[in-house]
Amino acid sequence: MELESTISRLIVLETSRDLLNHLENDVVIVGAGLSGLTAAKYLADRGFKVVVLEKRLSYGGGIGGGGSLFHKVVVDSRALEILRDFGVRYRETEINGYYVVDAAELMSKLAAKSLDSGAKMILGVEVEDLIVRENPFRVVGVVFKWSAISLAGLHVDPLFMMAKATVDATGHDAVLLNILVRKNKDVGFQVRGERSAYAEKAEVDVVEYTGRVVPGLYATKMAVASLHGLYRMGPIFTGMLLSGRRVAEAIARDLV
Ligand code: 48F
Repeated sequence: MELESTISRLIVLETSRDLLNHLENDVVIVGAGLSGLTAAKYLADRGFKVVVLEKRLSYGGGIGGGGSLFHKVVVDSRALEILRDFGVRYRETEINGYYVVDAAELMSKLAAKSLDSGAKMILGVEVEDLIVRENPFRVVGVVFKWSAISLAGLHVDPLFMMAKATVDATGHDAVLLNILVRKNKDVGFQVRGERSAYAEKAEVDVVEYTGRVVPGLYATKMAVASLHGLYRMGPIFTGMLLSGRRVAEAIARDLV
């Protein structure tokens, strides 16, 4: 076989193997941002079969932008345990109880540690719908296609991926929650959209509200804020990390 066809054969074969392996999962996390990656590691650590689907060709979501493109991320002491779990270095600041982390280190180590723990991450894949069942109503997976298809504006039928738990970690857009309420009106609630800034309260609320939305579907961080109309927190990252860990704990409780 020629080198060119050998390369193509290996790409197609190994990708197919991966996709076939992940047609059935314990957990599908949609969005490789801060909270999605945090959740992925804590779930994979517990032995769950986890796949993270990300529509861009890179992971990290909003982390790289830090606060208004300044490359330091601020956390308070409640985040330190999670930072240590991921091997992320932090520096104490002159304000008691507040620490800073480099955005590039945070995003790369969140991704690396979730992969090391056994989570699979697939980039360039966009989730465009949920798979549901009734009596009782529940979410049992996602409908996805290559992001390049949507970018090209092509109408191409998607593929399906099943999951015992699906996580909306798509950030401000709360993509899965919006799909849920738009296409399944009988769920009986709306996505309210985020309120104006009130960081102190938002940091607490976003963790408090993190968890199951309907059976089989969970939400983290900004998706939670959109769903419940929580206040905007701005560029402090403690709540986001805690939200990612909390959704993992909620799923772990439900799946055992
Ligand atoms: O936006 P993102 O980082 O969400 P998050 O984990 O954290 C929010 C903060 O980053 C944000 C901030 C910090 O300065 O501004 O508050 O709640 O990550 C969301 C990820 O989901 C991907 C998107 O590309 C991003 O990487 N995503 C969105 N829609 C889809 C998707 C989709 N339909 N399919 C797959 N991935």
